[in-house]
Amino acid sequence: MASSILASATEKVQETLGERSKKVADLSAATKDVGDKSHRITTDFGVKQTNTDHWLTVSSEDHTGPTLLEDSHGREKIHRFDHERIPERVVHARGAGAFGKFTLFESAADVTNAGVLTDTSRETPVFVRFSTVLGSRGSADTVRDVRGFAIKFYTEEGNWDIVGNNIPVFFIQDAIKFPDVIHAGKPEPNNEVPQAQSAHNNFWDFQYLHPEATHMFFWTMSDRAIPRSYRMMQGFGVNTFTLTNDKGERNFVKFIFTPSLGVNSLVWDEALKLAGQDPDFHRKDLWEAIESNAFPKWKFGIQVIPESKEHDFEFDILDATKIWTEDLVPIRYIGTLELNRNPDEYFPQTEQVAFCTSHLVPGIGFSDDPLLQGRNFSYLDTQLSRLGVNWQELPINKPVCPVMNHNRDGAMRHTITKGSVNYWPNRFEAVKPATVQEGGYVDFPANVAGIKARMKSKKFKEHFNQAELFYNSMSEHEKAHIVAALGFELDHCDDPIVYKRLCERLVLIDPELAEAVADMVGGDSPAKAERQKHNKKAKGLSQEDFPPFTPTIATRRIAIIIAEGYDAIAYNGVKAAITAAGALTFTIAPRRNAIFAEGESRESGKGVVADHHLEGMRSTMFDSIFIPGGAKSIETLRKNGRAVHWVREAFGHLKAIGATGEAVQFVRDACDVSGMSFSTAGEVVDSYGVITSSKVSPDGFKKAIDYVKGATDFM
Ligand code: HDE
Repeated sequence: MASSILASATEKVQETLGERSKKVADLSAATKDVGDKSHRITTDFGVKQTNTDHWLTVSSEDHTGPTLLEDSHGREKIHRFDHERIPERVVHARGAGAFGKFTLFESAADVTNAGVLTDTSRETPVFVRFSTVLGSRGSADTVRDVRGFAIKFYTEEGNWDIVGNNIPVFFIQDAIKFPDVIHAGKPEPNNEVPQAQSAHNNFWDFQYLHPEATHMFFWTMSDRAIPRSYRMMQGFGVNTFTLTNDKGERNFVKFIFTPSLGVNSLVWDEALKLAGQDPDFHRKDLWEAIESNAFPKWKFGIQVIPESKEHDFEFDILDATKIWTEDLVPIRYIGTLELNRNPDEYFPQTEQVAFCTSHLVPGIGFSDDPLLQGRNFSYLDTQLSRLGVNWQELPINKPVCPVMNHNRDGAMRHTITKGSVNYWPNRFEAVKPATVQEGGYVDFPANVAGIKARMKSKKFKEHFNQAELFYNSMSEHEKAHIVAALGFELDHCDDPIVYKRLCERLVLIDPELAEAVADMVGGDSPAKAERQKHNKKAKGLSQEDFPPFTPTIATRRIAIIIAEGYDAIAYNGVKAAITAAGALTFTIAPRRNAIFAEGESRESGKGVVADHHLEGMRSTMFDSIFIPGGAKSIETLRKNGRAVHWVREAFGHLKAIGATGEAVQFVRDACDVSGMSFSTAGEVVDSYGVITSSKVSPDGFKKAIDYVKGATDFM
């Protein structure tokens, strides 16, 4: 309650440290605080109101009479409510955002003269919005989907937007196909089913009919499409941009963000359950991490290809269905992105923020990537219908540098520009274009030649090599997850032509995979592939290639399950050890009330008040569970079906489970693992990630969590 009324904890810390970013300071002019006790309810035109609970009527103590239209306060309140909604984004409608900063630890002055990429003393304020693509605004966070990763850099030279995703490629090569791919993925037009799912006929029909989509659908069927957290996924600009330096040289570039916590996913069963149990799972995770000062961080990298080498690759480097593998073009990490402040209000900030791929600053340019060129039209256009022509005056979208030009008027214009001219040139030379020395943007003088035709270069026609490269690079369990994901998705297609043809496509990438999927979904055993596999792999594709920069259990959620008569020494010891390591612990018990330890009398002891009861939360909401012993406590938990389910489910999701004393046998019985061998010394035994120990061993438990890295990424 306190944090929603007053300034957030992080804001207070930042303000004490004098760390308010230029953008946060800029926003303060438009910010009001409900926590200010001097406020009184007024109408929108400022008149204080004495009663906002009863509409004006003609009534008496015994009789309620007619409601009067005259009540302008009542009418204004309802009228404002009626108009609260604006069109949701046609894609990426559901999202969560945060403020932060971008800094450089290495200048990229050799390839660009953009201040934001060269000045290592700068701290550029940012606003980042993460999103899912297909679902509407109220859909669940953990669905299988691409995640948006859009960043607005409020630079000294104007706003620069990277409107990226957590997957480095896209379904299509040409923007003209975007309405088709999105229509096919969104709910079907006759019955508006399904919500936020690619598991339906139209989506897979499109995938088959567009061989270029094959690479991308392998990514969306992989664990990348069900991230554990927004804080644990990569971000990619996807399209090819350009950088120009002081010498006038041009380079092609891709932008990449890699999270400091490693790239981790949920498992599908968890994702499915969480969608119902906690639809805000990712949104809350981001919010809570920032509120607890565990600021999410990413390293920012660039992949650079000099203009002279544009045609040196097997694929076209302007094709957004292709990655530049790291062995061909290494990633050069030069900066850090940190998120450190939650928005104050969702609608004016996270909902009204508007990104445009066309927002670039001097030193950064477009390429002829046909997907990017279409996006440059689309984003500006969509903001007009969502927010109106003056959307860039909204506080969240306003640059922190001066904005001045001869654009005027339009709905909801806020800026008042003094003077008698609004055109250029004018007799006063008022508001003139900048020179290059003054920081004016210069379009790169590119040589362009070709035939005017609806076509692309022939390299755009190869679609399967990188899909195979991606699949080959997966670990065995990641491959198994892709098979299972395809099995799930195609099972939801009831038109045999859709699932049978898709199995035919899969055989081109990997016959064994195709066989396994066809077997599950009822496809025919696919014919032998006409395509020869290349059997190559690349680094940076499997999630296992991304251990956290510093291995950590920090910010992982750990449930400690107790009941009356629990072992307080084990409880306190483990809780202290894992809290000290930065993890978040939650005590779960049969009821949310004082729970007394073994030997602690109700009269004398204070007990521990559980954070949640067993029915209120589920194992899916935690990365790991720990159960201390205590004969009476375990006896109670054994008889509680939900407690047994907690353990079994966590085990099924291959999570680290800690148990001590009497809880050891409880865990073994609950998981039905009597046939397995266990170490009693707190050592990790085999890949199941289950450790049992008859003595208190917080260290062993911590080791186990480290070992499975919260487990979710390794299943
Ligand atoms: Fe988008 N996309 N997109 N997209 N996109 C939008 O713009 C579009 C594409 C991405 O948090 C829309 O403001 C076209 C690739 C993100 O506000 C719209 C094409 C990538 C977001 C639009 C693409 C993205 C959007 C809807 C094919 C990854 C959410 C609302 C040429 C690099 C931004 C809006 C936010 C949003 C068009 C393809 C990422 C309609 C035409 C590729 C992260 O303008």
